[in-house]
Amino acid sequence: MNNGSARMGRATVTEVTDEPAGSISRRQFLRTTALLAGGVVAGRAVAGEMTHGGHEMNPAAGQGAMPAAPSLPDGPPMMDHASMGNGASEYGSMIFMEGHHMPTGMVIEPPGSPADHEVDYQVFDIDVRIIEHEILPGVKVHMFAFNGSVPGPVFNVTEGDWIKVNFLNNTEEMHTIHWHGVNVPYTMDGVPMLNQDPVHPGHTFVYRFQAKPAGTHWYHCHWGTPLHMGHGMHGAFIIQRKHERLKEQYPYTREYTLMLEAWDTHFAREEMNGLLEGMKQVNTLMAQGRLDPMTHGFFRSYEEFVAAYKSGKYVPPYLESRSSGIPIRPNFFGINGKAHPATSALRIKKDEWIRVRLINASGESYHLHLHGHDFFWVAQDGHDLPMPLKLNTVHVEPGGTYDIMIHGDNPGYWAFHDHQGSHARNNGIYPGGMVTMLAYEDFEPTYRPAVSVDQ
Ligand SMILES: [Cu+2]
Repeated sequence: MNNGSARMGRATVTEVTDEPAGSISRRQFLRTTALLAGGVVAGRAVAGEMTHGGHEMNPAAGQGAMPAAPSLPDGPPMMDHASMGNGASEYGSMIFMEGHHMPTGMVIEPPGSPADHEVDYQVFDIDVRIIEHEILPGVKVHMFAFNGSVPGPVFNVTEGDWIKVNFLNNTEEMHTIHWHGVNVPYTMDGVPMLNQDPVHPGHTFVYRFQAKPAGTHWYHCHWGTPLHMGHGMHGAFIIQRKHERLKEQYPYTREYTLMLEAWDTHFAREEMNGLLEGMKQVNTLMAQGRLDPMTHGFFRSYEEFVAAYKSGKYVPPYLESRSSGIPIRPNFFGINGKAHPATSALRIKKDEWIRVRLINASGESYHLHLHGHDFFWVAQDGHDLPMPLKLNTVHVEPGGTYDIMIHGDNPGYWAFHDHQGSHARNNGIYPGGMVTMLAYEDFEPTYRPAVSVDQ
């Protein structure tokens, strides 16, 4: 998949300025908000008590949680394509407005969902920023991250809830959020140029939808997916059933969410460097209304794209040689942002049932094997299987979610790992990668686990 932002790097510019005034204070505000939110957001559990893969996402404390943000009015959507003129009504995209001028601080509220006064929304604030994420001691990679964590915060909501997400782009790059497995109105689905404009730097895009269907789902950026989704921008979206049928058969008392990941640290560094080089220039042009959609690589139709190519006005980036075209060969694999031995163990007690939600946030296939136990594979893509399967190895395909139930009937320390050997390595060195442990909390071990990163 092509990364549009690298296209932007080819824009011809004569000057580079800092971002427009005002955005600094806005960023400062966001940091303040994050700190305030710290009181209500459950932090990453300590000492391996990994209930979820990331910080849990609690609703903001009502609309007041964004006091300094632009007001989010009820009633007609702010972005009314039909009245925008300049051809926008025909194409539904602001990209083709004359000048493509989109000032920092804009709030985009697309049509398609009830207004604030029509339903009782749970309000969440989420942003994207660049962080330096540590996969392992000595392995730090710059990534785009939701609310500064990899993976992003866990949404834990109940089926039928009305969800409102204020998504602020706190980077110089474009992003969206796709709600993978959640059946949202199409204007909220987060696929740039297919059903929404990409969210520009400094902008807030307001997603509104109802949480359905119940089950294990996730969310991720859909812009420049190999870099953005694959290297940071993914998180779990759990929709609990009002009456959980599976609890009757498997009376689980704890549940864990495991996001399965693959990182190519060379690709990530190359891509991120290329982006940062080009984006400030592009954003300056954009702010000045001097950015041509074609420079961006945006076309109204396939025919327009073909015509631009044939006329020689536009050279597709896939015909050019450039660093971002390097093949993606993941060299680190992990669970919830960490590779073995930095991964957190699954905790269980004798006779306890636990539910484990596996989410494949990468482009690789995995085969997760549990030692010393059989488990029940009970759901896929959020839906209960008509007949659960008793297994010790479950396949987890790209984009899919798989739920398993484990019964604590064999106290000890047990490996839970991908059986594909190359995924159990750190930069080619075994052991590492997608390996964790099922650890009983309530027994007296005669052998205690140690650590090895070189065999
Ligand atoms: Cu993104």
